[in-house]
Amino acid sequence: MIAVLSGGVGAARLLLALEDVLDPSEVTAVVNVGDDLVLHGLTICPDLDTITYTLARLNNDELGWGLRGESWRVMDELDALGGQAWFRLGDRDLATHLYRSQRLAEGATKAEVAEELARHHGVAQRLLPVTNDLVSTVFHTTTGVLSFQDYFVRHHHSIPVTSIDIEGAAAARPAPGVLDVLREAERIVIAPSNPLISIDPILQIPGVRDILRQRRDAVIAVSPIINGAAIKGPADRLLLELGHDVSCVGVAQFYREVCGTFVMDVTDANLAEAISNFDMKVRITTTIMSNPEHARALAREVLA
Ligand code: FO1
Repeated sequence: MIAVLSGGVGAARLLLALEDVLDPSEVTAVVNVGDDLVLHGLTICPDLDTITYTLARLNNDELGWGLRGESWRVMDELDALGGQAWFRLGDRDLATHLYRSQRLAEGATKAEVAEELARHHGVAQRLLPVTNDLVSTVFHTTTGVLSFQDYFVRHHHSIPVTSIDIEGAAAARPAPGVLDVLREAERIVIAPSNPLISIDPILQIPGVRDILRQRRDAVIAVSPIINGAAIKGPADRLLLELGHDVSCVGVAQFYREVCGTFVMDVTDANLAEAISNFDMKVRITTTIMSNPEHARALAREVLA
């Protein structure tokens, strides 16, 4: 069994690619919940939903989130009313949030609902939110404290960040099964997700970092930074603003305590030596999953 520490899009693509080299039932994604929000009274879990939709072949590839073939009648109506329409919930996507919110109100956990949604969509991988408790990533910025989606969507991740807090993480309990999965997995893969806002909120849940530290030799991370730039999103910008090296070396340094093998892109081959100085094994391949062949090659590399 393979565990994959997962954010949204980058992780979803890797999980999809792993289907070519591994039976999906042997894969457990341990998923970030720091982006989750409550809006219109509905609980929305972007990373869990992006992974579910992607593995169900339903993801909207142009947007990177939400469902393909979506319509926006509810949002357009809400916008006309002067309601909060900046965070776009498509008409079909809304059903997911309505379902989740109702189940949570009935006493189900986030993990139970994630499993129900995955099963409904025929997803064979196990999708586990890292915790059922409320954990919120917040940004301290030059204009004040912003919630995750305020920073990310409303302000297009364009405001300088001075620090990041993963609120609630220290008191959160790992969801049932998370620590067992991490103890028992043959390999723990850190997906090419944003280290600071997708992976760190997983590592900060009590117990997770300790297990990875103990199992460092079984942990392999894929760099989300290629040639000094993020594949998607603000990872490069945040690394810079928070004083890290804006390269795969900065990412490797961030993971050095918990990760024994680092997968970097061929473009960055000249940085391999700097990474091996962190007592990490280095593997070099094409890490951009721009076509199915590259994605498959990357999947093979993380299992090699
Ligand atoms: N991202 C946007 O840039 N704009 C949106 O309006 C938006 C809505 C949205 C609705 C549901 C969902 O699951 C995700 C959504 N996202 C949207 C993506 C999300 O904000 C981020 O990409 C992730 O949280 C970062 O991983």
